[in-house]
Amino acid sequence: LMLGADLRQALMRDEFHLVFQPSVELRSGRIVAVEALLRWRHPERGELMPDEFIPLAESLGLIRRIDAWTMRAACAQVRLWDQAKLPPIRVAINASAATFGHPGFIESVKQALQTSQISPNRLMFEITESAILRLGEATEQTMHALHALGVGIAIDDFGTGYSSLAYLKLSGIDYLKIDRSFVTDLPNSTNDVAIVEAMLAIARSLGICTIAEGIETAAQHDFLLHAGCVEGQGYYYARGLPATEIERMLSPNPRHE
Ligand code: G
Ligand code: G
Ligand code: MN
Ligand code: NA
Repeated sequence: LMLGADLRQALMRDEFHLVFQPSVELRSGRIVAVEALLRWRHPERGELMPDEFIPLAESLGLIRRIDAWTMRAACAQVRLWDQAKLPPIRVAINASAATFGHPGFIESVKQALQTSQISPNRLMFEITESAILRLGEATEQTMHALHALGVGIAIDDFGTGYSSLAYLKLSGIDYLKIDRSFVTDLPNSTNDVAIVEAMLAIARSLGICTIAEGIETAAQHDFLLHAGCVEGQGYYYARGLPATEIERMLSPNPRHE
């Protein structure tokens, strides 16, 4: 309850910031995208992770405003990287069901793109299977509108929700993010090998790009590369990093070399 009161003030007090976790193209090793991850610098409790306040924000009806802040901040950061002449990467934003399903969502995306002057194909949204299920019919309309704008859409944590293959037929799905629970025991678990290979095959035949989450070891990386997964995220490459650190990693002549 106390935390809820603080959360109401957090936007006004400018207590949020973003870290960015790289997504690496497995074949080239290049960073091709980053996922924007929200952090709350609480005045007394210190740095709080999303699982400590996103569910609260959702239940207090604050998540739309917070997600709008994330979107604006992420787009502004992409603009700064462009102005610094860094290689163009995508930025992925996590959107809660309440955000994605709100009638004003598409308009707020257009506005963020216009304000930041970034191209729509630099932006993508991550939505979970449970959010898609919860939204029902509204999902298809929103996906259609995002797709028409040229903004990317990923199904996040794929395989952990209701995992209806029907979701993959929804128009406008560009990326499938394979949940880290399927990656952790690669390449030893024969079950996970079978499941991941099947996910990669179906995504490939539907023309959907694949991103594996939670890659922590070279063995996981090698398996996914050879199995044809397109991109990977995880501590093996990098955790969520401040914008300045991403900038350094993208620079043609990293200062530490
Ligand atoms: O940062 P962390 O690694 O703990 O992220 C955990 C989860 O928190 C992410 O998978 C995502 O679902 C959620 N999350 C992170 N940032 C945001 C945000 O800006 N908005 C929403 N709605 N969820 C977020
Ligand atoms: O969107 P999503 O809920 O998947 O957010 C990603 C979450 O996964 C973040 O909380 C991030 O800190 C975490 N994460 C990212 N890479 C790794 C990893 O390699 N291993 C583990 N255990 N967690 C990770
Ligand atoms: Mn995500
Ligand atoms: Na995820």
